[in-house]
Amino acid sequence: LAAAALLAACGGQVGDSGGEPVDQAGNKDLTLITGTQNEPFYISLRCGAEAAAKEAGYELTTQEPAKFDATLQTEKVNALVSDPPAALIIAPTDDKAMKAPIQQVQNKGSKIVEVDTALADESVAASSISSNNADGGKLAAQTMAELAGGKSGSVLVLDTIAGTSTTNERAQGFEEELKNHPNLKSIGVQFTQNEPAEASSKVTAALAANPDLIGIFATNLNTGEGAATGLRNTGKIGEINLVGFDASPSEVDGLRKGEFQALIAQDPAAIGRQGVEQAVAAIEGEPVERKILAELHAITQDNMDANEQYFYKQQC
Ligand code: T6T
Repeated sequence: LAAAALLAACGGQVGDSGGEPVDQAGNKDLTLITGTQNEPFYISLRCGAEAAAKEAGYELTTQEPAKFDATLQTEKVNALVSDPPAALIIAPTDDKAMKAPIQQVQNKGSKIVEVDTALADESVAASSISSNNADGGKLAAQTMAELAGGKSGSVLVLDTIAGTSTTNERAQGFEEELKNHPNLKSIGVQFTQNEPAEASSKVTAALAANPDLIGIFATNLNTGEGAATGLRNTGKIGEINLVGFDASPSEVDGLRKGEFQALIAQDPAAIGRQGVEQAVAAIEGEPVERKILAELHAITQDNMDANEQYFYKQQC
């Protein structure tokens, strides 16, 4: 076991394809690996997962990489090879790079369930639970068009990192739908490495290069919070329509203050709850749903007080 743990810590390579499956009979351990720590989206997701695990009589352990980074997440996954859980419930931070590490755990007999993000290869996980991200992007573009009210101008899309299935799909869905609104022209999708500071500087640069900029779509909470900072720094709050994704406390506060004109909120607690439910079904040999789509809600200043249940939590 010590050798396996050492190998796992070193990346689990050297011909280790997971070795022999471990007898999983009676194993009630579930592991949740989120995208990163201290983030309201994943905190809300974990709260939903914990409640469902308790209800089902399973023990849930959560592992969180310090940053949204496939190398850091791989270390967390590799560490499971020596003591595999009955199921690994994971938000893969890269749709390709996370496949091999996840398969090593699967080779030990763990069931695999994806929450939020997913691998490009759909044959690995038993079940995937996420928002309909392409639809979310489309909804954001429709909201942006409504806010523009027929006015012409260009629009910036802030994505996170190439290979993040969710935000990449949101950006694509937005760009597709924008074609139906010829008064709005996209200046293209820009990646921010999921860093608010980078999102902020992309906004400053886009404003300088595009005097006709009238809107920004931020595909997640980090790009949204960074975009709001960029608009604040340039004195453009309220002049540029900012449509964000997610509903972190900071974004909700920004919506109330008029920094954001709309937020597309996900339901992370439901994603976490259903992730555990599908994992338990897979372990117990019950029917499993390959793909479950969670609800999205467009929130504006006008309807925000009636939608508080969709605001993300900072603790359970
Ligand atoms: O938007 C969520 C999540 O859905 C996405 O996959 C990554 O970013 C968030 O965690 C928000 O920061």
